[in-house]
Amino acid sequence: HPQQQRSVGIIGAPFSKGQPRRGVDRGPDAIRAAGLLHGLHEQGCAVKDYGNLTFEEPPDDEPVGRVKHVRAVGSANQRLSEAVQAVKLDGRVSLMLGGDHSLAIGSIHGHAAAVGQLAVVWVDAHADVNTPLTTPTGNIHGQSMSFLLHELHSKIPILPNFSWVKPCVSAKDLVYIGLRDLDPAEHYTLKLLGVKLFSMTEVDRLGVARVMEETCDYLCAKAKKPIHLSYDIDAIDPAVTPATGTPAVGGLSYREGLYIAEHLCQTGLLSGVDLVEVNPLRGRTKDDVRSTVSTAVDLLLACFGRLREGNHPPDYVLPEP
Ligand code: 5AB
Ligand code: MN
Ligand code: MN
Ligand code: MN
Repeated sequence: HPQQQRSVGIIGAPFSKGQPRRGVDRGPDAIRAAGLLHGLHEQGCAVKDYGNLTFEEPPDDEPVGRVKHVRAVGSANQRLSEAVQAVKLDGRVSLMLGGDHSLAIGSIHGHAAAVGQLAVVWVDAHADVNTPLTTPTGNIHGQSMSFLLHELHSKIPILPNFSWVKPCVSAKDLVYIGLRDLDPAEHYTLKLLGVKLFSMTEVDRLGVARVMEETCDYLCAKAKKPIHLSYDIDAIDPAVTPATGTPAVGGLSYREGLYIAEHLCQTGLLSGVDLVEVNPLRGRTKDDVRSTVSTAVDLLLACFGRLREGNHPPDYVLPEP
């Protein structure tokens, strides 16, 4: 529904403990400062900013096995899940500004808790589907999907502050776009579960327009489920978006990145969006940061109706002489 779709609820999630680099917690304010709210207003969206969440720092948050900051990530995501549920109960599309990609756990969990079965489009250089037992780094931002997939439930150990997380996504309702840097266990898992993916190879082979057509045909085959878009800024080529913690060469162009957002908006099914991994303390120059943040804003404006052909308010009339 176009009106409900243009009603946006913004949640800032300044959280960085799903990975080791400081600065990604400054993403939400940097994206706001670059004019996100102004842009959304201008294109006719009804925007409510729910502000930034605050997170507790659990004491003695020692690694569990290889996994770092388990308790902090668990409790931050529980808070985020509740915040997303509140936005959905208000009848808005939830827009979560990260923060690192571990936040997808709470964002998708809360979204599914509020609206039921989801289709998930994960746009990323990485698959973020390591389990706590396969992670090569211990960073939970590389594990988010493993906690959410029904099919991996039996592979997930019990972790402190994670008991509230219930898997809520089926492998058949997930599509990856932009992949180019997977660990062997992640690649094995995606093949084992038969997850639909469009790596950069498929983007090269098919072009982004066909990738998006096939993505939507695949996800809408049976029923039109609400779509959750989890957009990791590192999906875009680091020539355009260098200010991020885990850049990977050979990424989506600015135009391909925008096309994905535009196409998902046109489905009318976008119901929740994450924009994560913008780190204003990375990148070598101020222009590196500016380019990264303004690309993030442009992707989000496209998610909420902005067209490159131009735009006008629905009630526009030409002035009479
Ligand atoms: B991101 C790596 N696969 O598990 C891991 O940026 C990188 O949210 C994860 O996509 C990158 O640590 C996580 C090596
Ligand atoms: Mn990611
Ligand atoms: Mn990534
Ligand atoms: Mn990253």
